[in-house]
Amino acid sequence: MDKEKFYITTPIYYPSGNPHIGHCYTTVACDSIARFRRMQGYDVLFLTGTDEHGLKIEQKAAEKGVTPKAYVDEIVAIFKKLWSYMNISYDRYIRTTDDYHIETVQKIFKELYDRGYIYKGEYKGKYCTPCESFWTESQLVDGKCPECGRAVTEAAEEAYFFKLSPFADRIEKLLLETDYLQPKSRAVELVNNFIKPGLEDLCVSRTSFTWGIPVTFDPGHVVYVWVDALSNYISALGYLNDKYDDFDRYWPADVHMVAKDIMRFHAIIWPAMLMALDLPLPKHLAVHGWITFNGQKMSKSIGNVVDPLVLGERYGADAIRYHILREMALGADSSFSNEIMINRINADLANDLGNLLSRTVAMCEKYFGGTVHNVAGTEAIDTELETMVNELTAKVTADMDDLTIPQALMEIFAVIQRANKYIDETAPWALAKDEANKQRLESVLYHLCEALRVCGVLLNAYLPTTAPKMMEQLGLDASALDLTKTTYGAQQTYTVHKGEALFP
Ligand code: ME8
Repeated sequence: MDKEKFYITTPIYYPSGNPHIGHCYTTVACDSIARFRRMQGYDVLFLTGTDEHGLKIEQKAAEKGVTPKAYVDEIVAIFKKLWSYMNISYDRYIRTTDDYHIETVQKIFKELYDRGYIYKGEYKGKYCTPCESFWTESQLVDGKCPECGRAVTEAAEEAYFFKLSPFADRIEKLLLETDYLQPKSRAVELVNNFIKPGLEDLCVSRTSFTWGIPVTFDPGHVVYVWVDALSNYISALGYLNDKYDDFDRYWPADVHMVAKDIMRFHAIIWPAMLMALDLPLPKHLAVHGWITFNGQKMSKSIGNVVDPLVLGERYGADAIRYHILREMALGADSSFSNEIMINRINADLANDLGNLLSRTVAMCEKYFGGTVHNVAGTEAIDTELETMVNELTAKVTADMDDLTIPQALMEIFAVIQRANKYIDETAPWALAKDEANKQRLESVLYHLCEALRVCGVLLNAYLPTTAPKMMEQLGLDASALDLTKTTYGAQQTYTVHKGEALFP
């Protein structure tokens, strides 16, 4: 039990519609980080879940003539089905309608009130119903909601507010002087837009709808979305509830990953809540861009979503995982296009990786009856490939530490491409024509098996269906997927078994 812990979270998604490829991105990215850390030997807790309260859910349920709980139950089942299909290895799934979460939120709300950080006032503002957001005049774009571009309405009601100003200085320091926010380039924008003009207090209760967590000491008020939602990261560990007892072990979180739409809440509101509760702050907030479609954010309220299950059925879960992990860098937006995706699947997965494996395995069978041993290489290209293999794990580890996942994949595929070129350069089919070259031929094939094995071990974090299949064809089992065995020569003998194409 001395393993170092690693706690990573996705946002909890709104089950106001089916999950789309945007939700998939954050979840798959977190999954690959969680898998990588587990391979490194960390004691990982990977949390995801759903944010189930609010007016929008209440309205959608009413439209369908069902209770809000029945409505979300159905959509949560679809989220879970998708995560299982995508091989998401979450350890815990939190629903904000779970009793233990409700208990924690009520206690946090009361605690903040008792400490004087929450007070009663009146909320007036421009409200966008589809986005469930109040906006200030200055945030509106052409008088419309800056998120979805729809009309906003004037709204006012009695509400509780969370005082943010006492934390402004500490938050400014957190953003500008620590490596909390990744990429840090966004810190200045946040400080200039929200902190410098003076942090506005946050509305944290509503009376105009009932589908929420009741404020225990003021019936008629329900806790308004962000205090409810953000608390999930600690209620899921058992903070102020008896369901779990993991808070001391796993808090603070190592990585919260979100897209830029909710950066502000995680960069300002969440640290403020934790400061107000005297709790340690999370170590990193990783913020990625949006997956766009025809230049707009892919979103349920806009209605331009791509259904990952439909894509997955056509191309397979690992192909989708690969595409989104390879395309999406922290920082930038990335437009979704079937064409780019199909090109990538063909070029990287089917041609480079798939062919390398099938050619290697076929040649081992054809020339050596399937079994090859470690025969030392004598040429410069052998050493070059060996060195690339030996250096790969350190490079990928550094990329994963920096959360530059596309870079990690590029490093792995650089070795795969080098190995393909190595086949062309060594021309095993020509070597096979002369018995005198038998040793050389075996050395060449062994080099290829080693490159494939080490790439397979590392790919296991990103392509968890494909990596075991690679091992199987190399005649190894799942125990070979071991990050401590990624040096060249760690496996001495191969007895390969030809299998189906990895990406037909
Ligand atoms: O905001 N591109 O839930 P949500 C990239 N419940 N990522 C995207 C995306 C896109 N087009 N669309 C969605 C909420 N995402 C709150 C969160 S957390 C305490 C509460 C991903 O269902 C991305 O991670 O709108 C984004 O931050 C999140 O889904 C928003 O999910």
